[in-house]
Amino acid sequence: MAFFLGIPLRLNRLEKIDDVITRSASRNSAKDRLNGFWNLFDKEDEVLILINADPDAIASAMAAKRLLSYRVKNVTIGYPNEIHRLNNIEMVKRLKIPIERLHTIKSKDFDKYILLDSQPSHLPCFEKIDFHVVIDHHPVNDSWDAEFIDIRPEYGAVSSMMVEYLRAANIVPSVALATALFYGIKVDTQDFEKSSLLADGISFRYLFNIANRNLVRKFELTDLRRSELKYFKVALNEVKVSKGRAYAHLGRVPSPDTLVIIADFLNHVDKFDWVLVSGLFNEKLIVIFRCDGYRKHAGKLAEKTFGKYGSAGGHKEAARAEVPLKNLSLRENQEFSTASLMRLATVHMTK
Ligand SMILES: [Mn+2]
Repeated sequence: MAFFLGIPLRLNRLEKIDDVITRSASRNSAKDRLNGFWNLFDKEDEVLILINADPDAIASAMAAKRLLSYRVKNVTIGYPNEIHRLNNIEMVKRLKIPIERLHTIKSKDFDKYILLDSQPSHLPCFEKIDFHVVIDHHPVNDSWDAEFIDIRPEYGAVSSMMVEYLRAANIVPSVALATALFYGIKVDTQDFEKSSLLADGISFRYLFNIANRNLVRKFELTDLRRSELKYFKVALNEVKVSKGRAYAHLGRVPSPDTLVIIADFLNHVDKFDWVLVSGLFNEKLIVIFRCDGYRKHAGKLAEKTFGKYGSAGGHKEAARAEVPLKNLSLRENQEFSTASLMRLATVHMTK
């Protein structure tokens, strides 16, 4: 039986501290946590690390694999989801990260299971597995158990936590690992615009000198498919401007993300106080709203304009509406155009 600071690890898994449910591991020092983690593994172990692949999870898996090198026989990183985001595909490709789709792996073939940046209750395919280690920063859900749990919901990224493990182990990350962790923290904290801890900042600063920031910039920039370029042409032809408001209807689009990219692009233009970009996807009209969010509320406008037809809402500066075409009048439905978008929105924009 593994012991953790003299306490048998199977005891009292999840405890509540100040309304944040956390795990006792999070109260211990980085060195104690590292030893608690290491104690679970031995030389003959075939280890499977599971992640829901996003930059923070991928980087954390690389770090865990590094922590276990020379300590176990073999480490495989598996993920169930298809990676759609081009930024993430670019990260995996450029850093040559060895990750495998879960359905190509026989998960029975392993001795030890690690779950990172997620919890067993998050996905049915995770729920089926008895994890030895769970390290995460999402709010804890206590319907599961593991031998070693380190959940710190107040952290901006699991990558920040993994840097602490690496530093406690005196392992200086390679450029590839540091770059992945740096990007993981950047994405999950949204460049530190989301709530995070000083600890995230310390890990980030530590990685700053090792990571290749030109690569990180390339990951961040890569969000366009070549096939999407033509929608810029459509948008530039369609865009109509009235009283500082830019409107463009793009017709059928391959994904709502295309509309987001075009709306964000038009939002770069000076004197456009509002940007509304719409398109058709899966028999729905999707409208993306952008504004500066200063004395304007995109979410409220989306709701006032489209709330009666379908789901609509969002933040001050960014919002979206998704309306089944059948809920719009037939006339609108058949020939929805930039002019229809203008007409619908103008009713609710008085100033
Ligand atoms: Mn995360």
